[in-house]
Amino acid sequence: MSNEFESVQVGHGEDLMTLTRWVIAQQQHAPEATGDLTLLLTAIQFGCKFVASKVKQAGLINLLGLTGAANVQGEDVKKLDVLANDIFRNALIASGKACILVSEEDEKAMVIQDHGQRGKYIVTFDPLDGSSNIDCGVSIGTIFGIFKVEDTENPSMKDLIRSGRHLIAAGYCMYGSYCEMILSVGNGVNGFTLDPAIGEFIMTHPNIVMPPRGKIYSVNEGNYKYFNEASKKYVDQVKQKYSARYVGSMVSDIHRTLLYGGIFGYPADSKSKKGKLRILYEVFPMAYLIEQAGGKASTGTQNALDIIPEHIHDRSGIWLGSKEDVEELEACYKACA
Ligand code: P6P
Repeated sequence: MSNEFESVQVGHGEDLMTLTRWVIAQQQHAPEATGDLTLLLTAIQFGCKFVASKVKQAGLINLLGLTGAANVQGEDVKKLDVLANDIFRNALIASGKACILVSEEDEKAMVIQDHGQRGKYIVTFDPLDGSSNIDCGVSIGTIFGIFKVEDTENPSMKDLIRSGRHLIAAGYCMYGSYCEMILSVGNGVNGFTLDPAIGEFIMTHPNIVMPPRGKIYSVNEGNYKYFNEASKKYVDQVKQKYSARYVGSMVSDIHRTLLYGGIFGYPADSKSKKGKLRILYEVFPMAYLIEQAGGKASTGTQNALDIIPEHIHDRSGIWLGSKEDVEELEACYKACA
């Protein structure tokens, strides 16, 4: 080429990888890709941007506080819970790539009736997890998992009541001191920070890999009196060597565990006999992300992704984090069996 031109390539100078560009690049690398997942993730990205904006304004535009209603879980519903759920439901339906939606806020699974607007994906989501922390400004987040339906003409409960091994993508968006989307489509985990000035998620944490062991344990020790012997044995052991950190907002506690290492747990106990966290839209997505980042997720006796829920709001105990830390936890369960 004549010297009148400078030859440049990707990565030349300040090359900002946006979430949109990254998702499209994944599609281009997958020969069988149709672009449907790209459009579904674009809808999720929009929902996260919108919710991020409203969470920041909540204290200023009377979006804090309760609606006065309770959800299917019997939990007080915050105004932001309803807004977030509406935003994600509408964005996912409008994408034309969803077939079934399962939301923490809705009692029943939703099937897209209009076949012209129905896609091939199932999205399970907690639109705003940790909402008990909203009114005091503590970080909260959206959690989502993506599966494929077996037959878009005949969606059924069989598409939902199955193990987490059927996940094809999962992620969360944390609304904290900064807004970050953590996403995996099955080939590792990447983090994207929202630049509100331009409304783009920018890749800030490429290829997140968890350390094999951490220095932090995260569990609500207020429930210690309800713990089984194995959980008590592990907590008594780990507190001799690690620091304790517990936000009480799963997305925040997982985000710290993913980036710093260590272990998070919400075990089943005598008060919450099946645990508190919901399998389809909390346990599975987080277990998927942690495993994609080289960590481990377990009930104590079973790999979390091998659980088969009994219904769409079923719950399970969960421990997840650095592989060696979770293996130590499992050794306590084995010793107490
Ligand atoms: P506890 C928030 O309500 C949530 O669902 C998760 O985000 C969090 O990990 C857990 O419950 C905290 O529960 O009983 O410790 O307040």
